Amino acid sequence: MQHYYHPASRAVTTHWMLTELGVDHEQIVVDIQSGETATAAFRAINPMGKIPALVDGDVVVTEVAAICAYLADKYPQKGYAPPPQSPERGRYYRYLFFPGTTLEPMFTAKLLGLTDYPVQSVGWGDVARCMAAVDALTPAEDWVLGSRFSAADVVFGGTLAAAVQFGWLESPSEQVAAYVQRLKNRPAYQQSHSDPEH
Ligand SMILES: N[C@@H](CCC(=O)N[C@@H](CS)C(=O)NCC(=O)O)C(=O)O
Repeated sequence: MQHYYHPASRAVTTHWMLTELGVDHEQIVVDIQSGETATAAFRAINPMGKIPALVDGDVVVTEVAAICAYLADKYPQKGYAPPPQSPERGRYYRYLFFPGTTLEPMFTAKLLGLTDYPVQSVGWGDVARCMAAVDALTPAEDWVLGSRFSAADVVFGGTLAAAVQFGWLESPSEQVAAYVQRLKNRPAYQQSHSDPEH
């Protein structure tokens, strides 16, 4: 299994997932700055020219959430995903999809200083709604599925941890700060985020 990665990128989150699972993989460092994501060879893997990308035999998976979900399902015995038919799967999907479809575009709009847009049409609504949703969705204790840590924590929590680290979330609530700290206490988080370039 090949994981296309750079320590100063979102691929740190998929590396975290691989580390949680203890999965052997080949780490292929892609230099984003020098245009390695624009080569024909890399675009054949991901036409978006983005990392992370995971190649598992004939299977190519891109997008952070998709890679984390794929890995959790590939190793069900590790317990990072609720069983496919279980009711918990609904909550699990919600946390997997929310960061990429809603939170990330909101952070981008916020960083760009965009304010003049149709809030009822754009998927992220506005900053206030997103922040209220983050506060409502962040678990007060343990993890998003209760005592079971899952890929949903890697994706949702990974986005929150990055948002706090890079100042996109200036004043996280106590609950968000405590959840991020619980994530950071995990050995796999520390191992996967230890590269000085991160
Ligand atoms: N929606 C993508 C975003 C991936 C992304 O934007 N990756 C950045 C690094 S954090 C990248 O590869 N940039 C290189 C480029 O655009 O050439 C995901 O969730 O994986």
